Amino acid sequence: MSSPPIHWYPGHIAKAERQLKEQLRKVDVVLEVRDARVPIASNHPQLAQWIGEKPKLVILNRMDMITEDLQKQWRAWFKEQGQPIYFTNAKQGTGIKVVKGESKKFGVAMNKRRRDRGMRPRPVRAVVIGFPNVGKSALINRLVGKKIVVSERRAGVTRQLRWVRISPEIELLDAPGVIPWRLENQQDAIKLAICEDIGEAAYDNQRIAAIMIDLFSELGFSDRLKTRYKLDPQGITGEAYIHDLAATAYKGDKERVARQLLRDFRTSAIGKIPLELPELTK
Ligand SMILES: Nc1nc2c(ncn2[C@@H]2O[C@H](COP(=O)(O)OP(=O)(O)OP(=O)(O)O)[C@@H](O)[C@H]2O)c(=O)[nH]1
Ligand SMILES: [Mg+2]
Repeated sequence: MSSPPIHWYPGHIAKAERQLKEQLRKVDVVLEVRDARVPIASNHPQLAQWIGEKPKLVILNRMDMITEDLQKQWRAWFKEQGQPIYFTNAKQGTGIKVVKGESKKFGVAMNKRRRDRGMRPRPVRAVVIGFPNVGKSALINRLVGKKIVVSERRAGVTRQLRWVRISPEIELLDAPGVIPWRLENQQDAIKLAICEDIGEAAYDNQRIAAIMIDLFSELGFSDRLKTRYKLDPQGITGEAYIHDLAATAYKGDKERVARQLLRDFRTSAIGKIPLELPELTK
């Protein structure tokens, strides 16, 4: 298969990134949102550099899309790395209270420093950053307790930076999803595409779906495919699987099969399937 790299950089993102870097100076704490199905691939490679010394909370959202057992494994893995993490389900509201509480703590510390210097207290300013579609706006709505910013299934919904006050104590900045200018790590880019954390314009459904099937086999989830589609992927490539499934049940329409497979993964219709496992992560 020839390999054109996944390339996606819509116009609004360059501008947003510039504005985000400007706003970052005013921010006290960063809420870095990742996708629990791909906690490593959804770690934006430039973020650490932008954030510098600022305190941050690493949030693994979409916790409902992986099993509790895997959540435990990731907790242990990140703990070993010295990085605390917070699991959330921004759609249902799970894990939000803890994130809110932790953010407030930064505010208390910040205002103590201000008071010591004779300055008036102010709300803590937090920014929510991450790849597109990981659930940043949904998280903000949950933190605020109402639908204040738009949150939708497509990647690239939030296009402008927007400050919202969630209480007298906290102000939040909703930012568009950011992606690196060049997706250097194509392995990661493909995983993000499968999870729909980068826009559809960036990739070919059939190719991405074929790689997803290969990944399922590698990670030990091929039985899920067999159960759902009554076709065993073992011993064949993802490409062949799509071909065979199309031939048997979709009148040869490989594009329809690819879309169906991706949709079933993205809606968890084939079950909770992660694309990364801590034991396979360096
Ligand atoms: N299952 C599940 N879905 C979620 C969760 N968080 C958000 N979503 C859904 O994911 C989709 C994207 O959410 P958004 O809040 O728009 O994501 P975003 O990061 O703001 O996206 P951009 O603004 O496009 O960068 C929406 O359909 C949400 O309902 C979650 O924890 N679990
Ligand atoms: Mg958004």
